[in-house]
Amino acid sequence: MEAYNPPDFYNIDELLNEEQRMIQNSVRQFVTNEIIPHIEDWFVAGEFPKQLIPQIAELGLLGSTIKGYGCAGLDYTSYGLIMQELERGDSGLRSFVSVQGALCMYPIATFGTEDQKKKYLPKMATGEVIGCFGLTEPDFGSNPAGMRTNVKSDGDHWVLNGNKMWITNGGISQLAIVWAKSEQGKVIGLIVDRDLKGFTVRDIEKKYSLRASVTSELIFEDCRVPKKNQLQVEGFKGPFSCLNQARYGIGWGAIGAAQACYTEALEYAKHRVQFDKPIAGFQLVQAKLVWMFTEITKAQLLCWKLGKMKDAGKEIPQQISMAKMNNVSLALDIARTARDILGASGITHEYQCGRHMMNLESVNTYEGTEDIHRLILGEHITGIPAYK
Ligand code: TGC
Ligand code: FAD
Repeated sequence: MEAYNPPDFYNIDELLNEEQRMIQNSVRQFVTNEIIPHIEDWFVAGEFPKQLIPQIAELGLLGSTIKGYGCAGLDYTSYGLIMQELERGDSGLRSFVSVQGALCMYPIATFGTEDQKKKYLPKMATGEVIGCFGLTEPDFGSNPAGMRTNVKSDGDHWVLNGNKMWITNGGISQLAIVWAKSEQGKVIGLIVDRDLKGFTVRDIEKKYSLRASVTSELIFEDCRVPKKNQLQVEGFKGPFSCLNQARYGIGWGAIGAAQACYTEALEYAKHRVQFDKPIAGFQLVQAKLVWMFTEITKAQLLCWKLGKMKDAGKEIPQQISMAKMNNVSLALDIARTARDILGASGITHEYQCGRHMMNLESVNTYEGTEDIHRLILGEHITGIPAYK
């Protein structure tokens, strides 16, 4: 396969250190060699490529910012670059890595007991144990505060009841991080092993988006979870801290999908002849390409600076919201514009922009919809919450 050279107009590459560049290149090669040649087939078949989990783990991509417990202990710029390269391949692949690392390993590393960390993290780093994260419910998406999933205390167990909906990795997971309300109305987090009685999973079929990713419903019926599996955090800062991690990665990831679509549209436009010249020679097509190129450059700069702030521990969640909102929204618009430039060809699986476009519809919705992030920022600048 030909080497992939994404747009980097403001030379972000120059700002990276040797290690970051090496990590980016190894993930880029993995995506070029192992993902790009097969992804359209997996997407059409509605299959997540489970067979690649050992390779993904071998590259150190699972829980890559965690120090110790068999994890790579990378900085946040490296983590962002990993997400960007993976999502160049497919948002479903990036989702798999996001959920495992940011939504499952991160809460265990941050809020887990030493026993929990030792038991779960090394096996999650090698991909022997896959996790999923249950916050959303059928009736509570943007407003998880209304959740009905609940626990009742019974000796040294919690008895868990409720449903979690739209859960990435559900059907391929060996554990779920589940957020539930206690009898006192406090939110707690549990590590729920997949083999517990009363825990069933139903995969959601017939999706038109994220088809190379598993999305499931988790059902808990009097599921007895040992209290030693409880995370040491109470209240919504538990799940929301995990979302900060995942949203950060998505901000970077969206750039990868946007770069893939832009590159495809540019190449196509240079070769597609209409009215006796390449369509890249028409002003209207150039305006579209220049808009894409400019938005990608702005998104890269946003993420590069956010990565620096995150490494220094100086970022605030609202800055992450801006990156998630802006970058996913522009990536979706870029994918749609690329599809337009490709004309009818853009609706086939011979090209990737249609697949990215469908995927990005989900990415724009999950981890807080575009409008929820707009409201988070609205509250930040005005001091007035406008959710209700
Ligand atoms: P609010 O009253 O504002 O806060 C409740 C408590 O949480 C704290 N908090 C945060 N802590 C850390 N990070 C953040 N970003 C935080 N935001 C809030 C806050 O300080 C407070 O703490 P305390 O100690 O005072 O109790 O909460 P609210 O209920 O009013 O929330 C407002 C809103 C709308 C922003 C929130 O509900 C929200 O973000 N909704 C969106 C839901 C969402 O993003 N769900 C994602 C589900 S997971 C998923 O989609 C995975 S996709 C996976 C893949 O990549 O495939
Ligand atoms: P709703 O909350 O019903 O929103 C519908 C529309 O109303 C949106 O446009 C929204 O912006 C708008 N809206 C809602 N409230 C307001 C308001 N106050 N003001 C203005 N507009 C508003 N969840 C998990 O917990 N774990 C996962 O692993 C996971 N993976 C997912 C994978 C996929 C493929 C998808 C599609 C979703 C996944 N989710 C997951 C769920 C995701 O987080 C929710 O879909 C998301 O939070 C939105 O919730 P909802 O779909 O119920 O939409």
